[in-house]
Amino acid sequence: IRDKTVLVTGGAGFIGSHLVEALAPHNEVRVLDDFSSGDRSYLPDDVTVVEGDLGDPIAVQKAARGVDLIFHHAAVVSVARSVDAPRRSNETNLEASLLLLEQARQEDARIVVASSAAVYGHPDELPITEGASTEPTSPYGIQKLALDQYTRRYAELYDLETVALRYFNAYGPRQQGPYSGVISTFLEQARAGDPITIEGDGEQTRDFVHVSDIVRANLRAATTDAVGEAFNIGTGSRTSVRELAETIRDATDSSSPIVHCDPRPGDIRHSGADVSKAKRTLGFESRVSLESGIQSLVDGT
Ligand code: UD2
Repeated sequence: IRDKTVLVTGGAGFIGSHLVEALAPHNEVRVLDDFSSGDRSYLPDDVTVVEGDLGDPIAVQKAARGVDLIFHHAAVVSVARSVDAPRRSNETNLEASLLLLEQARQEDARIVVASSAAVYGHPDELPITEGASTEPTSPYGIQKLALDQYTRRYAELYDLETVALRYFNAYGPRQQGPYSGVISTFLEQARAGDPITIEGDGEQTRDFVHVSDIVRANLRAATTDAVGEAFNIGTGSRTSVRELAETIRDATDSSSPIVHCDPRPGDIRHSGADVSKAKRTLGFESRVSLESGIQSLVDGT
């Protein structure tokens, strides 16, 4: 997309900042971020930054004024924190997000929302289709599901152009911190020569999708005719945590031992996207294999 005025909420965060990087050369980009976990150094110089809370109507109004398009990536992403403090994460993930949907309505701007595989909970079949049952197991998942449903209904109720993207396990550069996901944890451990900690038997599987593919899916969502819809964004293939540990140890030439600790309570056993709807409707297919994604993380390219 070109020559648009675009708002990226959470634009200084892990996924948001990669999207900003892709948009900035050809569009006027604004970022709304409170920098609670995002980082200013991720942002190109020529973007307009509104530092503020997604729950602050003044900040949201200012950031969204006159935009053609909004990508919504601001969220409290830690599932554990949503369990500890469900109202606090609900404020951002749902209430403030609803404020943003209202603002999109005001501006008649298309809005692409970051939803999550968390909406499905324990899947009853694999791969998971968009029509699968949604029984989230955490406040985070409940909030993302409600947002996902609001997003789709806004298309119908108010004729707004909305798209919900249900990310599976995202990974890539800039993913860091205590809640950042198994790939960045394993990489850190392998590099430090510390034990690589598999929670449980390691036979649980996930669909790991590289952030550059997530960016491409967002760009597709920005122009699709299929508004009011949710799409799984993954690769369509599953990798076990044990395989992942070995791949990362090999790629880093690490001598870290691989150890097993207690399984995570309530852990989802298997998760993997049916990606046929995204392929058929958005023309989106992932390009980065897990091996090459990990290799480029290791090489820093
Ligand atoms: C992902 C999302 C989360 C939510 C959820 C929905 C990430 C970072 N999180 O959580 O936001 O959407 O899916 O189901 O994408 N593990 C280890 N050792 C470690 C860390 C993790 O074995 O040191 C295991 C963990 O027990 C789990 C798997 O790796 O079985 C993936 O864990 P995760 O936290 O990266 O992601 P997940 O799928 O729980």
